[in-house]
Amino acid sequence: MKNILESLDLEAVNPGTWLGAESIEDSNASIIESINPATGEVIGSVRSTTAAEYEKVVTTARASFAQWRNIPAPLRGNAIRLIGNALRDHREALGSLVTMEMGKIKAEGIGEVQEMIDIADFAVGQSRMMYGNTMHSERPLHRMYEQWHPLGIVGTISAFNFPVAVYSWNAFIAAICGNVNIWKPSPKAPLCGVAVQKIVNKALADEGLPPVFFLINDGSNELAQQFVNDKRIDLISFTGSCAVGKKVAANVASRMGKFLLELGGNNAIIVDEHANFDLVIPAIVFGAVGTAGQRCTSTRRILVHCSRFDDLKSALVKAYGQIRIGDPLADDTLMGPVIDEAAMAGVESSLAAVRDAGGEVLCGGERIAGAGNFITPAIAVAENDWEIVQTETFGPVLYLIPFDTLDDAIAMQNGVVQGLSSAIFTDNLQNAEYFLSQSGSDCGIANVNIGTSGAEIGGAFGGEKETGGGREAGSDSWKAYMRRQTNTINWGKDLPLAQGINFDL
Ligand code: UN1
Repeated sequence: MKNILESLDLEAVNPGTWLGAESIEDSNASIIESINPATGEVIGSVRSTTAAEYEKVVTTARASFAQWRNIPAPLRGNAIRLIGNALRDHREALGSLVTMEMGKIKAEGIGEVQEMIDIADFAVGQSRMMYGNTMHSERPLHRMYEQWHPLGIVGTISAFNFPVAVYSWNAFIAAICGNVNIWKPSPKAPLCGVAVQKIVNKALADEGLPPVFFLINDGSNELAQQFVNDKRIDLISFTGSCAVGKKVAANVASRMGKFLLELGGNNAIIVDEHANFDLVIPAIVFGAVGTAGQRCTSTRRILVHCSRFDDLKSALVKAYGQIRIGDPLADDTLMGPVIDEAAMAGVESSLAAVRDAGGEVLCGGERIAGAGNFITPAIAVAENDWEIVQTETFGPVLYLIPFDTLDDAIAMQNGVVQGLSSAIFTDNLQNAEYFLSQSGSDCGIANVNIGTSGAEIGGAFGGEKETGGGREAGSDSWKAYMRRQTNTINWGKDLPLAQGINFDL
């Protein structure tokens, strides 16, 4: 542990307020402790940001924006290239810190850093491709086009479950667009915030570039509310629960700010009568048990054709019996702890609700004695319209639900308030295409013969309905971080009006 902290330049108590590569620290400010969910031990701590420090961050960020926006976009991309290289140098250590602080297994911790590197590479290319359209003007000797300008300050509020990757989707793309970024990480993963802040800003400071990335920390969420309500923050990008996201959206909208939401999911996999179980079983287990069921894309519901229900049920229970639960840093572990006591209690109360509704818990939901928040992953037979099935439990709970026709399955798949990710497993072309059609899945992500989680950064990531409608990472998500301007230029000697209006003086 000491080696990992040392190689990331972390101390026992770390400043939590950063203006680029420089930190400020009020020794009276409260401390946020980072607890290893696998051991219950304190890894280190981070000082929260005071109101006065917050003011300094926002004022400096605004001044920095005035400089950064004037650096040509391809050069801003080059700065992100340096960051991508720095992240490559810290891949192992930062991935291990993600594991220590958040509990996902090391392969997934490193995978998260890989996602940062991938989005950095993507951002470098995108920095030369922020295209606007040109249009034909209806007036002679006129030219019309649109261009994209940065917004200003992007505020990123990230969740504990992806403590580094989701930040980078926002911060790196926002930066090539010419914005500066203020990040408020989850109080459950504050060390990841400081470690990333140091890596990213050192790469820029070494090149003499202005501070682009700022960090604030808040253990109580008081400052977060101020941040969300602050008119000077042009865009709030929030990742978290639907309940909190709704409040964020309402508050930001009331000050006419922009928001980008990546909220909860209730993701289903449809297993039809033509599905290949060699793919289905590992996909379901990775989707439901990966990150101990704490991804917004985690698989929560399996809608299985009734002819295959019994076979799938026994194959899954058998597979769950083989999941190696334990130290997430150990190479052969497949599932680590959940984040805290509340997450364990959430799994237990969901299973109690299933039993109360008349469902059957096939396995799991047992706490493992000893230190750390370890609980066995659960499978339950349930019905789609039960309140508990309609609710996202952020942990390893999977509901098995039989269906008769594909239309029934799609209706159930769509019959929840969330709309993030979805999948069908089938070797039948018609069923696959129907699922992907406008009459099929209503989610932001719809896959065939691939599970619900583990999206690549190249696509736009996000979902519909109460998932919030935002899109982050690849494709044209960069547009969310910019404002569009339509420009019409008259290069003639007359002043013809649009719509043929005659207005002779
Ligand atoms: C999240 O859980 O907030 O598709 C993000 C995935 C990851 C990102 C998840 N690439 O599962």
